[in-house]
Parts: sequence; C-alpha cells; structure tokens
Amino acid sequence: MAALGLVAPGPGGAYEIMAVADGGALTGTVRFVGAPPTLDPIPVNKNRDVCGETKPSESLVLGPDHGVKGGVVMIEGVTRGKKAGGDVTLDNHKCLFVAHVTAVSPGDRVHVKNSDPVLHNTHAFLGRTTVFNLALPNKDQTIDVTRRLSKPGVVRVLCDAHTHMSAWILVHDNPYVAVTDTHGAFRITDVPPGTYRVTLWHAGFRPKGADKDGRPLYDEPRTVTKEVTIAPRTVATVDFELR
Ligand SMILES: [Cu+2]
Repeated sequence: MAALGLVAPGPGGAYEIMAVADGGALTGTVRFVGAPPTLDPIPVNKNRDVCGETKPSESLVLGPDHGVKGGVVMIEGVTRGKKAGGDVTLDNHKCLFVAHVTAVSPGDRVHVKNSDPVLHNTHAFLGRTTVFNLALPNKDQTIDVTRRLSKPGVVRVLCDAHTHMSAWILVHDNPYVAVTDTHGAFRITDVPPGTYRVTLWHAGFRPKGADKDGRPLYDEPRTVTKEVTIAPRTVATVDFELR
C-alpha cells in the first residue's frame, strides 16, 4: 500500500496516512453501573438575561439504559492508516459549549464559534499551559484553532466570562478516536487489522465542591484500557463500564 503523506510528528514518530484496504471496524458502548451521583445545576454568574439562572452539569450524561454520553474511545498505537481531516466546531451556544466533549486528531480542522449575543472568552489548557485564549465578543464570530491543537493530550476548556461553562477536547495522536453518543455507543471505521489497546476516557463526575471563583469541581477523569483484535473486514466489539 502506498503512503500518501505524513502529518503530526509525535513522540513515536510521524503518523503515516495510507489507504486502508482490508480495514475492520470497532464498535461498542459505554454503560454506567451503579447509582449515579446527583449533580446540582450550576449557577450562572453573569448575563442571566441571556443565559438563564442555572445550567445543568454535563459532567455525567446518561441516556436510555444508562448509556454514557461523552466518553472518548481511543485506539492506541496506530501509526499508519486513514486520513484525519474532519471539520470540528466548538460552539458557544446558549451559554454552553457544544459539544461538551470533543475528540480530534492532528489533521482535523477545528474552530471556536460564538453563537450568542454576549461575550464569551474560550480559554483552553493542556495541563497548566494555555493553548488558546480567545475573546469572542460578537455573535457568529469564528476563530480557527487548528494549529493550537497539534499536541496530543487532554485539553480543558473554560469560559473566562462564565464560571458555569466548561468543556473537554481530547487530542489523540491518530484519527482512530470517537466520542460516545446519547446511547453510549461509538463506532470507529477503517482500522488496519491488528491487536490494539483501546482506552476509554471519561471526565470526573463525583462532585468535590467548588473553586474560589465558584466553578464546580469533580474528581479525576477515569480511563479504562482493554485489548482488542480487529480482523480484516470485520466488526469487533468492545464494551466499557463506568462506575
Ligand atoms: Cu461564556
């Protein structure tokens, strides 16, 4: 198979784009087991005329049968395969980040947008380092942040104007990554056949009080890793439990 190009040099070397002729797929679900915590609504600190008095916490979102929305499933160690290149928009919409959890890989084009008639200031951190810090005073304003998200990791996103607003962007080092839907389901396609470690990441959701600015705090994110073999032109399944 011919290599089509190189992107995203990382610690393990560059991810190489190639045609995946015999690719398989990986599907599955993430399900919550046990009693979920009660998550208090988060008070809105300003622009209440536009944003409302409170917003629901999105740190744990369960659908039918306790399917977990907003889990990130990542296939680890894929060094050659399909091309990234999705278009992703993180929207400040009705005073929430939409989506609350996003997964991207180098090669995806990423924009931050403001759909509201109030100032939002989207501030993203990788660890303690700011990766972007954008004042968006105008409705329908859009800023390209593609180049700021070249380094793999868990990016925490806050709004400096509104303490109730937060989001996550997971930057994976290859395009084999997906976010679970409202049923807790995911699907990753065109995977080169092989045996892989597959990791679920989910944000912390057990309340731990609030910081000095009134932002709610939760416990640490969880990760669960499993090993999965994906055969040519078949669909493998892996299910995760969150508790
Ligand atoms: Cu805001």
